[in-house]
Amino acid sequence: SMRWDGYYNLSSINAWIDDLAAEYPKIVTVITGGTSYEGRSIKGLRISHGQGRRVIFLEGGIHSREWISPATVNYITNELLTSDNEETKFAAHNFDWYIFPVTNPDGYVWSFENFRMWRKNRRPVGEHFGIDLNRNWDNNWMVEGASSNPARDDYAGPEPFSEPETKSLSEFIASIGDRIDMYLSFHSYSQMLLLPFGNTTAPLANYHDAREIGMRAMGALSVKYGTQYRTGNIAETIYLATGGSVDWVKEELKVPLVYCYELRDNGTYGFVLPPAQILPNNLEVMDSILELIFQARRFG
Ligand code: 0X9
Ligand code: ZN
Repeated sequence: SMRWDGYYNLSSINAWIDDLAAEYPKIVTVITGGTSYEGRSIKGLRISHGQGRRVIFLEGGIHSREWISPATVNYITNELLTSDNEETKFAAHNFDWYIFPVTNPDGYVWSFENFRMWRKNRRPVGEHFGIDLNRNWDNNWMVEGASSNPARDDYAGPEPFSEPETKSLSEFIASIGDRIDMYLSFHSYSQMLLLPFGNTTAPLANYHDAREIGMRAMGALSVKYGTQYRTGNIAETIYLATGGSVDWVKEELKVPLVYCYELRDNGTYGFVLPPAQILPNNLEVMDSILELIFQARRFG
């Protein structure tokens, strides 16, 4: 089992996923979102207590230096399988959960083994390395807040879905797209809950409900430690940026509720969040997830 006082490397996370499938063979299925440029599996798991349930999708680690993202996703996974809390059990039993803690495995390994601040994947482009996998999705690709320069950290790639990671993961998501009720993408840092879209401050169709649900969830998040998150659309809350996963999921798959978490902190430690903050972060985010589900049911 996992502890929450340190960050886990890719092979530990993948071994843990296999352990869960062995421990809960009727409930947990190992799934793959494809294969990375360097040949690693984009490994995930499905938690399902029966047929015909709507889906909640968790996407972690698309930016490899944001280590708190996989740590959060792993914690949620563990809670869904082991918690005695009634709301958590409700969430586990009444949805099919599709969970990918590390959607950029090559970058994650590079961040652990070579360069802590690595963000992109590791595909070579000329003399440079890496495409920003959160600029490579096929929705308003290269329109705002993305670079055509492969030297840059926000390099969008030569064309939409040019990368094996985004191409195969998007195909996987699309294959279950009409079953997804809620899609959550986990990043760090800056303590925000972001709604699509990244190209415009114009609100999406259900913006007011989605924002209200999100704000109530961030209220729940603040209860344990007073941690404050801002809620709003990407373009007005963080910056203009297109080609991200959540815009594609919202626009192309019409998923009702789509959010991007920017987890702790506000810049004191930034991407290098101290291990002592993993558990408090995980606890408060878990509270917000349960509130998202509760509020989503109220708003229908
Ligand atoms: O720039 C990003 O990709 C995200 N911020 S981060 O510091 N984690 O890199 C913001 C993503 C907002 N989402 C979209 N633009 N779709
Ligand atoms: Zn990020």
